[in-house]
Amino acid sequence: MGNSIFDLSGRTALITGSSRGLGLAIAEGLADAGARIILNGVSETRLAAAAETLRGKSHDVQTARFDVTDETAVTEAFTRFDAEDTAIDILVNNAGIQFRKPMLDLETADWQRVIDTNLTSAFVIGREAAKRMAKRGHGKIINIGSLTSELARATVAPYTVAKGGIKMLTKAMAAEWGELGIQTNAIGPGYMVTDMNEALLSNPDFDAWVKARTPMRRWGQPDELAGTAVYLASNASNYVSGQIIYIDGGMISVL
Ligand code: GCO
Repeated sequence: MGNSIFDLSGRTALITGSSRGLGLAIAEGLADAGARIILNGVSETRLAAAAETLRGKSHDVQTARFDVTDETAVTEAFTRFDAEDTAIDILVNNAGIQFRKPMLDLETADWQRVIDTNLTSAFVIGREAAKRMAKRGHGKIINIGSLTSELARATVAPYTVAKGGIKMLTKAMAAEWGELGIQTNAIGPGYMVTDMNEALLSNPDFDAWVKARTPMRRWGQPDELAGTAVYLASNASNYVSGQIIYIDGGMISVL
């Protein structure tokens, strides 16, 4: 990559929820651009397997096992980073869950769990990372939104609300942290081939709907987010903040 404006050599990226799916694909893309990677998840087994996958490509990979909804665990993780002199230059707030149920039948506890995981964790981890980025005068925060940051789909209300909140949290972070040298943006994936979407992918009617509704007539692949993640993590985006970029095959742009 050399001295490209997309070169991430010498930078460390923490990607939450990165033992599989979109998070792992983003981590791999950032590693391919030269970043040192810290993978995060709650399963030691999955984290170890994911780390081995990236180390198989000679990437510099560490793991940090903590539950993003456990604020004590989050602050302890950052305390460990401080003790190890690990500067988080790039934070990707990717961790998220899905819970599909009509609101009339939805328990408040299930609503809260999705909000806590998909939105509040991004604030908490973003705050901890930004405190340290501010001391260094620079940092990149990439929040993972969704098409549901803009449009609602029936039966996924807490996810939709959380992802709508991610869009506005990204703008709020940009508003407060721009003067600290931190750029904060979001990526809005479309319908991607992931474990979280297995129930949709295996539903012929839903699969047909996605393909008909998407101008590119197909689902997205997780690695198709990597280029935008590298762009938003690199010097190429040093005057970009508060934006959300949709990687959705054109879906959100058409009726
Ligand atoms: C759903 C899906 C979506 C996608 C993605 C779309 O149930 O509709 O899980 O939420 O995962 O977020 O952008």
